[in-house]
Amino acid sequence: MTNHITLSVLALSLIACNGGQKDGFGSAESQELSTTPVTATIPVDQSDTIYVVATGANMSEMRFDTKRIKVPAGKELTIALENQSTDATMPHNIAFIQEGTANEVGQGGLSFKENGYVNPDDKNVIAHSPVVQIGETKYFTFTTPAAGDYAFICSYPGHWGMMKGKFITE
Ligand SMILES: [Cu+2]
Repeated sequence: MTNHITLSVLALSLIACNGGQKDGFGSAESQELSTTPVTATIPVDQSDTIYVVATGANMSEMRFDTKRIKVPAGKELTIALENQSTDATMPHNIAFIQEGTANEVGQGGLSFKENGYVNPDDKNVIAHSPVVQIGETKYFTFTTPAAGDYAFICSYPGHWGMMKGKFITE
């Protein structure tokens, strides 16, 4: 995720430099730079946003690039989930849950496709993203829970055993 921000900033500074050069050439190049996927999907001005990338083309490769998310407790936080998987059978989500409840939450969400594979009444779920299709990035915002150790998973059917991490608030 750091790479994305770095690339975006780089692209913006290139645009700024070109602005001081010949008008026609500079603006054409700016347009080309600003429409690259990297800069289009990742805004650089959301300082309270944590970017999580889901990768892997199949069930044995799928994973989150982030294994541990540590944030202040009781704070509004935006999560951006980018799905870089290339296989159409690899939609993903991210659900923040009570520690040790991954199986329970995952199994419980199987019949709730319309709610992104999360049971809306599941008390073990703190917050969750919508399902993100391949090539998409989706954002969601929630208030982080009281200081403690939690977990995050992808609750898409069959994914939570591989796609998981620690969520810590302090
Ligand atoms: Cu997944």
